[in-house]
Amino acid sequence: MPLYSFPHIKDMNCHITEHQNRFFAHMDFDAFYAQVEQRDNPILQGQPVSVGGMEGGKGIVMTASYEARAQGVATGMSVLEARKFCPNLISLPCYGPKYEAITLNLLKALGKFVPEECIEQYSVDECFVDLSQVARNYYEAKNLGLKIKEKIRELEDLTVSMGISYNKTFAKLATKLRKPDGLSIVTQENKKRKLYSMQASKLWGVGRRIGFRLGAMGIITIGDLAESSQSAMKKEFGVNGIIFRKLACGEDTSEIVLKTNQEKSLTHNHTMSEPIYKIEDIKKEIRRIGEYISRKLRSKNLVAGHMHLSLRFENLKYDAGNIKFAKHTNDDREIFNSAMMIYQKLYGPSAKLKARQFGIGVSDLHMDRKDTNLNLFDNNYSFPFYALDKLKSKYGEEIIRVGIEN
Ligand code: TTP
Ligand code: CA
Repeated sequence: MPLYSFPHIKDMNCHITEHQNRFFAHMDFDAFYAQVEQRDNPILQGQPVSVGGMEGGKGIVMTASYEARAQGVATGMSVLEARKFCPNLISLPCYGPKYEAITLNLLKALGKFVPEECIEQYSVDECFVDLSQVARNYYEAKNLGLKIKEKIRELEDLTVSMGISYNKTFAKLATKLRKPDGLSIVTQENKKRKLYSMQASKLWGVGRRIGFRLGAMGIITIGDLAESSQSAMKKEFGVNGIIFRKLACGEDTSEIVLKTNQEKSLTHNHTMSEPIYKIEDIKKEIRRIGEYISRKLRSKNLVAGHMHLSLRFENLKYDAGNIKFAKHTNDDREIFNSAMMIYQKLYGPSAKLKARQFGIGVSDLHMDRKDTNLNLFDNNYSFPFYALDKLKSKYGEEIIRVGIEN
């Protein structure tokens, strides 16, 4: 997950060491993509399900239902590998725009509880909320948290886990204490009892790799990190070492980070489990990514002026090109054809050096005036893409497709 708002030293308030009388909630959907698919198809409820599958039983597990996790399925495994642990695994394709719409709905619902500037979307299924303006103590913060959870269940029929604490880092850690559908509270008084035995790698911004380096220094738990030597941490990790240690102590004085109103760019990369080189496979892949980007633009009512296409080879070498559209667009056909024009100029893959990943990014984004879908055929013919998106949201990606073949 990208760290959109990991506290930087410049975000820390140097005049205070820790927040006082502040209440931050962090919430995170449980097994997000899998939970949504189980909700939308009752046959899948109680079944081991994973999301991220592709035709032919391939793909990577992006997430798995708790039933699948209980049988050893984990994010990042190939579906083939996951089936070794869980032969009855139901592998489903990922359907990004549907999940994004749910997150947007959640953010809208939160606006009924707190002012907009108190809400921070952190990742695809996580957000922070500053409750300090509407809660005076943990009792009130907890009641609000319960109401928010109830609202999400009512609106979306989904569960989130929630953590409440006096700073964002501990709120995020508290969420992990009880999943699924949990609500945990970490205060200045109980922080040692509740958090100090957790693995240091669970701390915001640490992760597995830094966790190993900490382990080599004898720092295994959050408590070890809080009690570590500041100079040793600085020596090993530079300024980040000081931040990790401060965060583990609860000295996170960062605030809610607001998203800028205007998105500057959108990107989608896809890594294939099987590398490809044949032109028909490449066209299929570029088309799929292009359609995803076009839909993402339309879901945000945006059109793009620039596009780039990137290609990564098996040996991790990289090539990329870009193009300026004649007119701002979010049209599947324009995006696909332009991507193919860029592709023709790249160093192409071959049977000896295949392509492992394609990516498309669009920038120079403006609001869409909907009536001006760019057409390729100079006859003012506009295609009802928005209506098609609605159909796809309701009946699935395969229900209808625009003929593009050039
Ligand atoms: P997570 O919040 O990391 O996981 P989760 O919601 O599936 O499960 P948990 O109950 O442990 O919170 O990620 C949210 C969604 O983001 C997840 O459902 C699928 C997607 N995702 C990826 O596409 N790739 C990844 O590497 C990860 C970690 C998640
Ligand atoms: Ca989650």
